Amino acid sequence: MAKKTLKPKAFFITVEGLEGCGKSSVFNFLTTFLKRKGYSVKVFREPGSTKIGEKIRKLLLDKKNGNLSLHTELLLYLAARTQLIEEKLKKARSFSDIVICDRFLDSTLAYQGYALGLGKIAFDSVKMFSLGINPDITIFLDVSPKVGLARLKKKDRIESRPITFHNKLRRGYLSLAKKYPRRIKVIDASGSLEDIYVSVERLINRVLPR
Ligand code: Z5A
Repeated sequence: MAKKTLKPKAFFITVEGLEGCGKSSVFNFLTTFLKRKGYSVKVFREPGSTKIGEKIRKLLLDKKNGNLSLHTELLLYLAARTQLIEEKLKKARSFSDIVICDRFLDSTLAYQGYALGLGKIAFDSVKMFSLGINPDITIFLDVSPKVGLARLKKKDRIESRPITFHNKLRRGYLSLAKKYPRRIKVIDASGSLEDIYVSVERLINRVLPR
């Protein structure tokens, strides 16, 4: 297939969702789908994708770190993000057609802002430390916590939180989708992965700039 191009600045897609929503599978599907269409695609995940970010990720997900304070947790996610933006993401936006990130700023708004109750502090700091980088499109894979958590085989520090946390998280994401309807697209993730792929493919074909 002929090489397509969206340059000079890569189209920036983020994928978000609750635990067990199928995010990792959708992310891989999306990457392959876009490459097959002929785009150059750069992929990242949050927290992580840099040496420093991966170290921060280990700290954040380690079950032994149960006493991590809420503000420390927020600052660690922001630290991993600024490292990614400054070290890799800005560059990737200049050299690729499409950049995809597995979680980005909406995770901080939903997890730290809504579900963990940091509210305005999370919103203000996310704005400040996204360094002017905003996704063009965010795919929110929506599934009820009951269905999502039942799909998991083992749980990390965050996934082990009580169901009330996961319910707040979902409400948080849905509020964000209501607030930013042009950017955040909600996809029903309660069905089979094949059904979710079809919805994602349709959405991407609709929103990609021509
Ligand atoms: N976090 C935060 O709090 N604040 C922030 O600012 C940021 C992140 C950036 C990152 O950990 C954690 O950090 C994350 C949010 C928080 N919370 N947790 N936990 P992570 O990267 O390890 O976790 P994750 O982002 O949730 O992704 P994951 O664990 O890699 O996978 P997943 O995307 O949740 O998994 P999944 O694809 O949904 O699949 C889970 C299982 O379910 C798997 O066996 C699948 O085959 C199965 N599955 C999924 N969908 C289906 C369907 N539709 N049918 C049947 N089976 C399915």
